[in-house]
Amino acid sequence: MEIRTTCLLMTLCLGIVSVSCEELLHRQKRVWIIDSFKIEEERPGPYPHVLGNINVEKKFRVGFHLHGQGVDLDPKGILSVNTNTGEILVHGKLNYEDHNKLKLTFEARDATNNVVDTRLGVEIEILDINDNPPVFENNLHIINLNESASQGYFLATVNAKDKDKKNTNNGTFDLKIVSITPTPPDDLEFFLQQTGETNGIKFKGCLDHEKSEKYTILVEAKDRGEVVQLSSTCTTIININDGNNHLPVFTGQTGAGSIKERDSGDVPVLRLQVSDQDTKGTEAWKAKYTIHGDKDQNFRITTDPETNEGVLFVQKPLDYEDGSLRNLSVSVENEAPYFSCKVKGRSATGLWDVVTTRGVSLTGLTPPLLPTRQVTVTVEDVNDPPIFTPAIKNVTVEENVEVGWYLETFTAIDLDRKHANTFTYVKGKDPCDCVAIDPKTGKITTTKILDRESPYVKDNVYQVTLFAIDDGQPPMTGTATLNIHLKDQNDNLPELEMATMDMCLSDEPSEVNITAYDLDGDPYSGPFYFQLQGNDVKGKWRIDPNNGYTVNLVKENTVYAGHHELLLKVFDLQGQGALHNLSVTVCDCSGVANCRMRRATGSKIGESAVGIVIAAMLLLLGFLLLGPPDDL
Ligand SMILES: *[C@@H]1O[C@H](CO)[C@@H](O)[C@H](O)[C@H]1NC(C)=O
Ligand SMILES: *[C@@H]1O[C@H](CO)[C@@H](O)[C@H](O)[C@H]1NC(C)=O
Ligand SMILES: *[C@@H]1O[C@H](CO)[C@@H](O)[C@H](O)[C@H]1NC(C)=O
Ligand SMILES: *[C@@H]1O[C@H](CO)[C@@H](O)[C@H](O)[C@H]1NC(C)=O
Ligand SMILES: *[C@@H]1O[C@H](CO)[C@@H](O)[C@H](O)[C@H]1NC(C)=O
Ligand SMILES: *[C@@H]1O[C@H](CO)[C@@H](O)[C@H](O)[C@H]1NC(C)=O
Ligand SMILES: [Ca+2]
Repeated sequence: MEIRTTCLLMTLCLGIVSVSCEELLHRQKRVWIIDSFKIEEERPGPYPHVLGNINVEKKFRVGFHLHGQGVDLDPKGILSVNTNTGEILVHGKLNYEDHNKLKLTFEARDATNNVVDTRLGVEIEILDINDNPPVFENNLHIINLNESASQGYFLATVNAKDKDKKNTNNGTFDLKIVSITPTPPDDLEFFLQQTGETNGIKFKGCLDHEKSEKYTILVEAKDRGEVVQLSSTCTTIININDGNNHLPVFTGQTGAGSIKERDSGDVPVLRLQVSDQDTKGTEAWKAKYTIHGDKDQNFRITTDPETNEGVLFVQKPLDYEDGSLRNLSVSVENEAPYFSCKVKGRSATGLWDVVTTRGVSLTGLTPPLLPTRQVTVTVEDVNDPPIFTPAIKNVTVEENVEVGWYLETFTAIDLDRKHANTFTYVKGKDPCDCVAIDPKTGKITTTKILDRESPYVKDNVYQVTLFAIDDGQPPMTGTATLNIHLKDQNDNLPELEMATMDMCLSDEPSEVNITAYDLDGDPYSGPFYFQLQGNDVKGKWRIDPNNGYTVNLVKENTVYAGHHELLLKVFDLQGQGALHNLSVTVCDCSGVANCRMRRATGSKIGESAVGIVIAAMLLLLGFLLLGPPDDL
C-alpha cells in the first residue's frame, strides 16, 4: 500500500518518467520483496547443500550476487550463490544461539554492463534446536548457617539460564531439588522458592547441628526440550554452626563445702560439675554460673576454663555466730544465649508452626528456667578473739599523782557462744614502765610518778596498750589502748640555756644575752622575771630588760678583766624562782677576737709574760730602794 502511494507520488511529480507506473511498481516490488528461508541450526552435513532458488524474471542475461551475513559478514563463508542459477548453497553449520537470523542482499545484475537490475532482501531464519542445557549462574554455594537461624531464612540463589529460544519448550526449564545428603530429619525441609526473578533455597522447621552439621543440596534445572531434555545441577553446601541448644546440666559437686568462719581472702569452698552436649570449648558449651540468695555477697563463683566447673569462693568472711549453714542456689547457663526450636505443626503450604526459645526469655523469668542447684556451705566455728568496746579510752590525770593511782579498767568480751573463754589481761606498750594491769580484772594503776615533761609523753598524752588473751586453742588476743592525758603542774623551775659567758673589756657598757626556759607549760612557764642578787653588783652589772625569755646582762665599764661569779634569780609566771650561778669571764679582746680564743691560745703565755714583767719590775724596785747587793 505504501509502495503504491510512493509510485503515485512519483508519477505525479515526474511526468516525464519513461517507464509506465505499472512497470515501475513491478521493478520496485522486486527490490523490496524479502524472500525468506529457514535453516535448522547445527544441521549435520553433507555440505554444501542447496537451500533454494530466488526467482527473478530474467529478460536478459543476469548474474546473481549475494552479500551480508553468512557471505561477507559474520558468519562469513557459510552461504554462497550460484551466479548463473541463483541457487543458494549452505556450506556449514549455523548456531541459533549466535545468530537467530541472517540478513542478506540478493542482486541480479545485467550480465553485459553489471548494472543492478533487481535487488532484494533475503532473511534466513535459523531454527532453534534444543542444544543448550539450562546453566546455573553459580554451580557451587557454600554457606555457614547459625543453628538458631529461623525458618524461611534465604540460603542461596539458584538462578539458571537456557540459551535456547525463549518461550519455547527448548528454552524453558524447571528447577527442583534432586537430592539432599544426608536426608534431613522430619522436622527440617529444604525447598525452592521463586521471588520475582530470584529462585532461592530456603528451609522450614528447625536446624539442629547435633543431627547433621552439614547438608549438600543438589538442585537440577531441566528444560522441556521436545526431542531431548537437557539439564544441569548446582550444589549448595550448608554448614550448620553449633548454636547453644543444650543447657548445661549439673552432674555433681566436689570439695569440702565448709569454711572456717572469718577466713579471709578468696577461699574456694566447692566445685560444681556440669555437662553440656554442645561442642566443647565453644560459647555454647562454656558454663556461666550465677549465685542466688547470697544477701551479703559473701560468695562469688567463677568458671574453671579447663573443666567448665563452677568454683564457689568465699570472698567476704562469714561469721559462725550468724548461723552455721548458708543455703545458696547456683544457676547455670552458657556464654552464648540458649536457643531451642520445636516443630508444633505442619501446614501444606507456607512455613511450619515452630516454637523457639531464646536465652533472654529464660533469664528474664523469676525464678529463671535455668538449671539450678542448691548448695549448702557449712561455717565452722573458730575461736573468736576477745573484743574491747571501746578499744580506745582516754583518761585525764594530774602529773605527779601518787604511785598506785587508779587510771581505768578495761573489760574484754567474747563473741564465741560455744567457748566460754576467760581472759588474762597483759600489758603491751608502756615505754616508761609506769603502769600495772591486774591480769584478772583489767584494772590499770600507776607504778611510777607520771611526768608530763617526760620524753615518753607526746602532746601531754602518755599511751599504754593492753591485751586480753583468751584460753582458746589457738589463743586469741584483743588489743586496747589507753591514752593518759596528763595535766600540767608547776613542777619545774626556770633554767638557763647557758650560764657561762665571755665578755670583752671595753670603755663602754657591753652586754651579752641570757635565755631562760621552763619545762612546764603555760601558765607555769615564761615570760620570766630576772633579778641579779648581791649588793656588790650595783654599778657593775645589771639586767636589761629584766622581763622576757631572753634578756641582756649589761656590764659597766667599771668591771675589770678577770673571772666574775654572779648570782641570778629567775622567776616563772607563778613567781616560782630559781637561783643560777652566772660565770662571766671578762677579758681584753683588743689582741684577739674574743676571750675564748685568748684562753685557748694566748692566755698561758700572756700570764707568764705578765709574771716575768712583774718579777722584773720587783727586781728593779729592789735596786731602787735597797741599792745594788753587796756582792755585785
Ligand atoms: C526444539 O528442538 C528440537 C530439536 O531438539 C526441534 O526439533 C524443535 O523444532 C525445537 N522446537 C522449537 C519450538 O524450536
Ligand atoms: C551467628 O552467630 C554468631 C555467634 O554465635 C553471631 O555473632 C552472628 O551474628 C550470628 N549470625 C547471624 C546471621 O545471626
Ligand atoms: C538450709 O538447708 C538445710 C537443708 O537443706 C535446712 O535444714 C536449713 O534449715 C536451711 N537453712 C536455711 C537458713 O534456710
Ligand atoms: C581521746 O583523745 C584523743 C586526743 O588525744 C581524741 O582524738 C579522741 O577522740 C579521744 N577519744 C575518746 C574516746 O574520747
Ligand atoms: C644571744 O647571743 C648569741 C651569741 O652572742 C646570739 O647567737 C643569739 O642570737 C643572741 N640571742 C638573742 C635572742 O639575741
Ligand atoms: C653557786 O656557787 C656556789 C659556790 O661555788 C655554790 O655554793 C652554790 O651552790 C651555787 N649555786 C647554784 C644555784 O648553783
Ligand atoms: Ca550448650
